[in-house]
Amino acid sequence: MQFMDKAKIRIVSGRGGNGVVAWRREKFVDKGGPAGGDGGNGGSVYIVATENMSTLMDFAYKTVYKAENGENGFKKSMHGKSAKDLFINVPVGTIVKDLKTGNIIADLTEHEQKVLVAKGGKGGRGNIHFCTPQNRAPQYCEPGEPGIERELQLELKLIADVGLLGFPNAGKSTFISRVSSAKPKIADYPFTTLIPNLGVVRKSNGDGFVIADIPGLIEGASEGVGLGHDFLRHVERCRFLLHIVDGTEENPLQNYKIINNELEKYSQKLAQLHQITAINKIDAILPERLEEIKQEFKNEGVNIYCISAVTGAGVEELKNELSEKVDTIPKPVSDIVVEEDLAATDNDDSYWEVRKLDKNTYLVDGGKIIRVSQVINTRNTEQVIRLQNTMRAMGIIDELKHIGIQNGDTVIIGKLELEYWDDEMYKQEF
Ligand SMILES: Nc1nc2c(ncn2[C@@H]2O[C@H](COP(=O)(O)OP(=O)(O)OP(=O)(O)O)[C@@H](O)[C@H]2O)c(=O)[nH]1
Ligand SMILES: [Mg+2]
Repeated sequence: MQFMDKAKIRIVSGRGGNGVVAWRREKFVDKGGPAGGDGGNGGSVYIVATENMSTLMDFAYKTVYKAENGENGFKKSMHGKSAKDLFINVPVGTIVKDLKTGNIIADLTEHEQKVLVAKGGKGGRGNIHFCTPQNRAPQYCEPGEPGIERELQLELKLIADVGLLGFPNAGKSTFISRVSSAKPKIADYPFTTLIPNLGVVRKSNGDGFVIADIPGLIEGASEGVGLGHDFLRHVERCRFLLHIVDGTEENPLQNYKIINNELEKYSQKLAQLHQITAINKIDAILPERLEEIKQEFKNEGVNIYCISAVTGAGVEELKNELSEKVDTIPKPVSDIVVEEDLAATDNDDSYWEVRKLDKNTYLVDGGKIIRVSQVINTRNTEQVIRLQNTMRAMGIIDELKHIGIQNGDTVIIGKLELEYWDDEMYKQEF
């Protein structure tokens, strides 16, 4: 199995549907009122943590996630359907970053914890909403809001209660396979474990706790020797560490010190976590030799458990100790700072710019103004004036004047080509 603990994705929330301009048309009713329905809301995008995933591998194949758009409104005051929200599943322990700002926007540490990362655009209102005593036949409707598009970085930091530590081949995977239901690969060569594994240990009272098995460390890991020490990231959130030492090696105490030295180089915080030490493979050690080892560790003030992950000797006692410590040692305080994520709900696209294309032609570009232009029927004077008023309110008319527009010039907005006409008479609001 492959393991992926970092991924980049692009997410897009749905556009809101446009409102419409429509009229009641009923027999015997002369000039029915406005009856243009609202557009539906676009789908929002959420990221949800689940215990049913353990890596970010899915994101190697699919990197773009798009929620559906809202439906446009209809005649007869019928509203367009809102789109369903999109939920993207990630493993528990996933940290979500905004790639543009680098801000951490979520740290999903609990099953089913979710975060909104892109709100769907609101549907535009149909002309039934714009009926006033002054204007009983509004020719105006709103376009739907745009969706939000952004790039996110997902980063997995496994969450376990106990982190396994030790040289390659020390028996870490053998231990986890004995005390939990995890079935990692075990072999008599170093670096068998290339990816972190989680195992759930059942306690006698039915509760469980989680152990993380990670690739072995060796001297120089901090300089990238072996598999490096990057995987230590996955035990950073553990309550404490279980250090497994191969007792059949020539110098177990020295090995123990080498690992702790590498740990310190990686992070002081990790080095200061409580550690339980177990000498493994006692089935293959002569009793006199084991006594020597015990004495050496004792001289250093290190308390040890003696086990054989293969025969099971001493394993139950160690397991009880782990259970007890899981209940008494709190999880380390997280140093992950989650920033307020305004971009997730910012559907505003009212930025614009204007350009003079030639002597008599001006181009207006932007998000909102183009959307407004798309719900305009150019044969309807009232709608065109409404557009012009919107441009005035947004400051676009002033800018056009500033760069020299004259009555009769052409203004291009999206697919529309309008003749510019600025007359005091048209400045009234509809
Ligand atoms: N005799 C004996 N052999 C053991 C014991 N525990 C593990 N082994 C053997 O040691 C070898 C390595 O075991 P693993 O569990 O794969 O070791 P690891 O620490 O996970 O190693 P990496 O994944 O390479 O870091 C295997 O051949 C195991 O069968 C034990 O208690 N006694
Ligand atoms: Mg292993």
